Amino acid sequence: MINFSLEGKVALVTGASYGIGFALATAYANAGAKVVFNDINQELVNKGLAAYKELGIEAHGYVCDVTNEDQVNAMVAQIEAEVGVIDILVNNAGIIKRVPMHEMSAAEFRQVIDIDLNGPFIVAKAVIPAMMKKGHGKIINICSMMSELGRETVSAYAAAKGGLKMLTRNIASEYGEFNIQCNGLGPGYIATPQTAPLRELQADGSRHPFDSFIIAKTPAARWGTPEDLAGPAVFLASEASNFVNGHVLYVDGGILAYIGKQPK
Ligand code: NAP
Ligand code: GCO
Repeated sequence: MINFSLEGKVALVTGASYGIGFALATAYANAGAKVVFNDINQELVNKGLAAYKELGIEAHGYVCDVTNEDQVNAMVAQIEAEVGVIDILVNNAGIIKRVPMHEMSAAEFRQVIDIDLNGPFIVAKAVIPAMMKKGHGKIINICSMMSELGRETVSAYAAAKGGLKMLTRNIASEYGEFNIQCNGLGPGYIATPQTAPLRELQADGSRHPFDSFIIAKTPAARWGTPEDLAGPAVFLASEASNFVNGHVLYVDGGILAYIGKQPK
């Protein structure tokens, strides 16, 4: 019997008050997991707790900046004491800055790398020892089309997400012998607050040029929704994927396979 259940597992999803993280945590709860999440401030955590409660999910929320190692270590210790040892980690928290590289400050570049790459390292490092002791663990890093492709204005984000793909492969390599699987989940273009600027209607009511571009680049001819990621995320968190390790599962509607629709 293939086991997709997450019954009795403790799942930590970072940055999961809303957006993709919220959808993944909700799917994990529906698969039987105890859901734990963090966000950058109490207001967001409270917003998330209320949203989970509305869905009948008793989530556990913590204020924690994933770039702050002391905060992360304290949060993991608190989770272990209050909920249980973390079985599943999803490194979801992330930001993007869309600035032409020659206009981007080093501080802006560093901030994106810090949250999108250093953060996943810090949180994974904090949960791996207990996973080693327990004899199993799942780490899922939220990668991106920009783990494979570049585009104008997202140099820091592409560097971070490219690095996150290789961090994923390295964790898989270093901890596979402890029955810890580390894989990436690579969303395509998903309709969340992070991509809202790329979908804003123009003054004349027409679609944003980037919106039309993505529709043409996606065989599914639509933006993804956070819910499109739920099934693949449950698969990667479940025992059904115990021999999948170091893989990035792209959930992109076919973008990476497609040259793009020819202009009429
Ligand atoms: P989002 O709507 O911007 O949500 C990101 C979440 O992470 C927010 O709750 C954010 O809190 C939190 N966060 C930011 N910095 C943090 C920090 N230092 N510590 C803790 N939490 C922090 O983004 P999303 O679209 O759901 O994306 C989630 C993940 O998927 C990101 O890693 C993103 O790069 C990736 N992704 C997104 C897409 C897409 O098309 N949307 C596609 C591929 C990959 P604040 O509200 O305070 O910022
Ligand atoms: C952008 C978008 C993308 C998506 C996602 C694609 O500006 O190109 O924000 O980076 O967020 O990462 O997979």
